[in-house]
Amino acid sequence: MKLSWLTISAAAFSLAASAVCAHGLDVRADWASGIGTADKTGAVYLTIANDAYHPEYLYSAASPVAERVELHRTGPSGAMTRLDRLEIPFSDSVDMRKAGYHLMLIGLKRRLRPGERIPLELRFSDD
Ligand SMILES: [Cu+2]
Repeated sequence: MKLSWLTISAAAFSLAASAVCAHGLDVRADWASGIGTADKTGAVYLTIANDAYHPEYLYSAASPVAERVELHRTGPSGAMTRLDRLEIPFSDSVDMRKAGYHLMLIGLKRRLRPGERIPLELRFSDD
């Protein structure tokens, strides 16, 4: 099992904030929300491309602006379920926003400002 950590920054309310490449993965932070929401939650949407010849899995994420970050899927009814991991098929990419996934920021420690960049640490493995 190969574990790798990527650190990227996602900009609140902005598009195509940053990109990081490692281990055949290309991660783009598309969008983050959660500016001053009353329930102290937010969402980050990534596009992850996998150029390797094997699938990669996103297992977890962390950010200093939130108490924890969970991987969620939004179902047809709008209900969210927590996932253990997200598969990025080989030679393919996942657009989390289009595919109904997001990284949920839970317990935001402060208000996020529009355009602000927030650090995100992502943990991937190839099995
Ligand atoms: Cu969620």
